[in-house]
Amino acid sequence: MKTVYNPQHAGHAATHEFFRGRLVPAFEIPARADYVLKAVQAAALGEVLAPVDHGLAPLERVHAPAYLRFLRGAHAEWRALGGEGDAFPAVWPVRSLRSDVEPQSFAARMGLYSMDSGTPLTAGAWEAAYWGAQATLSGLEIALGDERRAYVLTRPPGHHAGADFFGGYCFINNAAVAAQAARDAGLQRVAILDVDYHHGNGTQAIFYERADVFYASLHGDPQTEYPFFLGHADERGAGAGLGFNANEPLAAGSSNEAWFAALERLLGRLQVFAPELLIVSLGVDTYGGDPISHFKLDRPEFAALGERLAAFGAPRTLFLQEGGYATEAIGLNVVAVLQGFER
Ligand code: SP5
Ligand code: ZN
Repeated sequence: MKTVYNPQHAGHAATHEFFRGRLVPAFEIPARADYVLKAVQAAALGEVLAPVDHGLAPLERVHAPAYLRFLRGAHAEWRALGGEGDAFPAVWPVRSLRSDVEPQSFAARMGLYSMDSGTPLTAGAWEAAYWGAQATLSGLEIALGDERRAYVLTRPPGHHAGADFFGGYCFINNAAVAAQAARDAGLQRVAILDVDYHHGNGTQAIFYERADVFYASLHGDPQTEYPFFLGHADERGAGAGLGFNANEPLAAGSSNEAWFAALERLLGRLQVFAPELLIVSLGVDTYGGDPISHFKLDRPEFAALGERLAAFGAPRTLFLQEGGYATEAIGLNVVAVLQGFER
């Protein structure tokens, strides 16, 4: 399997993130991608390619242009105001406040365009996220060609980012960009299977009223797990999209048996949908050793996931890197999935 690697990830290097009102060492760090790249090369998984620039237009098919404009200039604005280091939001337009007027204040716009304070907006965030989307589009082209599959190695991740907000370490929703680009390339049915520990609230929201992109996710129950405010089992889609969204929330600490049973339920749904392309939001924070998550998968389970996805038999499959914070293990965990798929 070919890998498209986004070298610009390294410029997005937060040292700290907010957690319980304190700055704690950041979890979403450059070493994550470095370890995965090393593991991909050590396993001789296949060629490692650089992203090709597809421009801003495919990002604007998913994200509000005003949001992208803000994101591109945000860190420079922060610095111009005398801000040092990374920028964090601290005020949000929650219920009864207006989000239809873009304020002039930088602090206010940080809140308007974000969902949490746990996502440092670094000096390199825009470049890293922009090139991550380009790597995604490059991987999609490979998967839509004779290769029929590809892996995109990038960070920051994408699945928490909504049409007009960042959060959950995410800025550009790569899975959504890929799904929309596939539709624009002529595919009729695209499925996104999100196996990250966290519910992909951004991806779900972007396609919630659409029947052409099926979003399916198994994740830690939002009653106790981030992102808390989306990802319940009763979210089945709306309007034309009713029936094209499926969530399998699992209690923190759930067994591997429960996890694979939920995976089977989702794959059953997707089999009926018969996607022409399967996009896998591949977070490996389901690993037992993950420092911020509470499932128990290990190397054999990751290999079994890859094998099961191969058996699913989608005509084309695109793996996109999402979470996974046991830094030294994530390379081996990701490669286990990909090698399982190739077996
Ligand atoms: C893409 C992805 O996996 N995003 C996850 C975002 C999780 N944000 C909340 C993180 C809270 C970290 N708390 C760590 C406490 C460890 N003692
Ligand atoms: Zn996650």
